Amino acid sequence: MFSLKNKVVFVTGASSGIGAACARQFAALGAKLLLCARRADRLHALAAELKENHGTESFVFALDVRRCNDVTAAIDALPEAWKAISILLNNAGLARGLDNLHEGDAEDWDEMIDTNVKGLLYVSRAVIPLMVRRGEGHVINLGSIAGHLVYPKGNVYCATKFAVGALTQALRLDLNGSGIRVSSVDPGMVETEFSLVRFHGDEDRAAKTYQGLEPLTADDIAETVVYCATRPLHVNIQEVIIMPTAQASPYVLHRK
Ligand code: NDP
Ligand code: 8X3
Repeated sequence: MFSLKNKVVFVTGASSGIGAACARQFAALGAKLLLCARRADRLHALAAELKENHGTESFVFALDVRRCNDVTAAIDALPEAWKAISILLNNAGLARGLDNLHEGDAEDWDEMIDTNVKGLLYVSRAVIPLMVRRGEGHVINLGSIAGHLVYPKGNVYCATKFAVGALTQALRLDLNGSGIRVSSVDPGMVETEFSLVRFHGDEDRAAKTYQGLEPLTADDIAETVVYCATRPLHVNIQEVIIMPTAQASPYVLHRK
């Protein structure tokens, strides 16, 4: 098993949901946490909680992954010890809207493409050279079942997650021989703030997404991420698809 004790783990989108759950589970294993998202107040609260519960050292910074120059500057400005990143969890992401493509909103499209695809690229471009230099590292991308199967009205969100799948494969090819592992964890329905964000704050609509079935939890996904991260160094889990038992596919759901 690969020990995460004192390893630097960088979680993007750590202010909520899957990212925050992963930070908690990595902290419980003795990792040091680099945490970013736009909502810095939440990151500071999380860092204080991790310090209190596990004595974790965290380095927190506000970052919008859509801003290429900010991403590069933030990684460049990290203290040297924090540049020894062992695990990069590219988790920051979102869906906006659920509309027929021909009725969709271009602002929603831009936000999804800029965050899920371009943001992941900017962060990877800034961090992976640090790993290559050290000959050690693991990139774990948060994909989705939406990157394997398109569902009605999922159009652009699905396209971004198909792109994440392609970039995960591309990284594995380009990094072959570098000693760096590349994985993706691809969940179905997980109850987080995801649907609230997708439906622009409409709480009733968000709650209906999960009505009558037991969705995955952020902790379920964090356990899977940690499983990938802790395999021995000669083992690379390339891809994990993880679904609620009640969800056979994105659009085949058993609701009580
Ligand atoms: P949440 O909405 O709970 O969390 C999303 C996180 O991403 C937040 O921390 C948010 O932080 C961050 N984020 C969003 N935009 C940006 C940005 N521009 N810059 C930096 N951080 C950003 O959703 P989840 O935890 O569910 O989502 C995490 C990942 O999991 C996403 O990539 C999502 O696509 C994927 N996923 C989710 C599934 C689900 O059903 N929930 C299923 C499959 C995949 P802040 O707003 O503070 O910036
Ligand atoms: C989130 C899962 O099925 O809502 O990526 O697209 S789904």
